[in-house]
Amino acid sequence: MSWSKFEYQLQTWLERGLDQRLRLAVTGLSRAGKTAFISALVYQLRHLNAQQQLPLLQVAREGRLLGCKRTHQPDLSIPRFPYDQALAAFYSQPPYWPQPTNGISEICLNLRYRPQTSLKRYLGEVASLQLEIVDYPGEWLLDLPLLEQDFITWSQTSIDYLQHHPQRRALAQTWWQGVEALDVLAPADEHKIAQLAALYTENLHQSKAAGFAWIQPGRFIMPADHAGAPILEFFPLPQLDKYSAEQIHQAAPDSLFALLQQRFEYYKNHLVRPFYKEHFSRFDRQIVLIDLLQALNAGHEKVLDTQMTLTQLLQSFRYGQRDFLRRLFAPRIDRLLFAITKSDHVTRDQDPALCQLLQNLLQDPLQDLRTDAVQLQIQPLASVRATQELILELSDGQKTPALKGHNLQGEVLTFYPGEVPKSLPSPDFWQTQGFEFVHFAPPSLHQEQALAHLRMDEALEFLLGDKLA
Ligand SMILES: Nc1nc2c(ncn2[C@@H]2O[C@H](COP(=O)(O)OP(=O)(O)O)[C@@H](O)[C@H]2O)c(=O)[nH]1
Ligand SMILES: [Mg+2]
Repeated sequence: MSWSKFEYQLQTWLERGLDQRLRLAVTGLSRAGKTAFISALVYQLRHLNAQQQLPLLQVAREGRLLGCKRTHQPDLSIPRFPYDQALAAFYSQPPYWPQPTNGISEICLNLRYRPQTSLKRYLGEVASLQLEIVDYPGEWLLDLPLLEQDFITWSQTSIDYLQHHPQRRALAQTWWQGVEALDVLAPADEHKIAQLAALYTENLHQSKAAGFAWIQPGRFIMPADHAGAPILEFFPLPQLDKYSAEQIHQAAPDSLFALLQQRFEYYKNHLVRPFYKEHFSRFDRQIVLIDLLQALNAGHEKVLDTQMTLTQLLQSFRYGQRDFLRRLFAPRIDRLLFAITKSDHVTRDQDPALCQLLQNLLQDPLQDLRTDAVQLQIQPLASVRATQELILELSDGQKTPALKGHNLQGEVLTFYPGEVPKSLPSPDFWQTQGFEFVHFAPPSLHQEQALAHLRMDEALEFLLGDKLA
């Protein structure tokens, strides 16, 4: 190669270094705050100049962030993240929280900035970062263990879970009775299966509404565009242990057992595995949103359930040690942020307790993750701050921090929301006292007023800061 050609190639290669891409994945169990977070992230980056709202994001603080444009997403098959709808919701009168979604979506931004590192500066005055933000349900990660299970094992595990959770078992009663009455070796009745699958799905929705986090199969409540398809029509069999291994082994292809087994395998091969291969494997950075306050409101059993569920969810990030995961895809996530969302539900003095509670609940899985190559951060944040903090003077002259905001009925509340425990309280704490963290309506804003947040800039600095240096 001639010298000038070499120089030319080097130049293009280096320029490409100036135009970087980053795929940022945002997940969390449903209602954890993904939609609010992504809307706020896009909003804050796009409305940078007018309000100095991101002091902890270095590139913004130093005035080096020159612009943020929305761009076309490269992946045309992924639905677009409903940013405009979310903003319209926040700026309507009265404001409301954006509609829940049930699948994956994406939004892309192009960030132009003045580089600071000498190499990038040598190459040009202005560099850009193509930021692709992907929103996907945390429930989908709960399906990871299915890939290592066959239908019989999964059935037993699911039934075991129900038997150890009386409230869940009670919610599943109608479905359970319907299934138990069936002969698993007899020819399957499609119509009956559809009916029982609908009951099973309904029971998962009710469990979620009752505050349980453990939902499996995850797509049953977060189906994206598969709602109503036979791929989501299967369920575990509580009566399997009544049959010998041989009987099961010889089940006819048209039997209930064989049909459910076939759908279970189809679900794994057509939904679970492709998600890891086509999406998860392409994420560079990940933020996991966690709503701890909701779990505390729901009670001791629900906190334990959330703990178990999050532990399970974190397994997907343990590819440092799990060959099985590395065989499934080539992982590349190098930074993982755990954000405790909706921190505007409590006063700022409670931030350390929020972090400690999460650290205590997830001690083991976090310890495991720390030994992997991935960099971790844990922090509270509020994507859209719905409360103001003030100091109340009590009748005895003492001062206490308090919150002021509107509840979902639109009434103004001013009160002290209480303390966050640093570790899991004992069950009787809920019998005597419990928690009641209130839901707030979004703040009422004029068109020119900015959306406020808490510690979003800290999150952005961890997730993007090094790419904007
Ligand atoms: N006060 C407050 N509430 C929030 C915040 N983020 C989310 N929420 C509440 O949590 C609900 C679920 O949030 P959403 O973003 O839709 O969760 P997703 O299901 O994970 O996308 C919203 O409807 C709000 O009630 C926040 O930053 N502050
Ligand atoms: Mg959402």
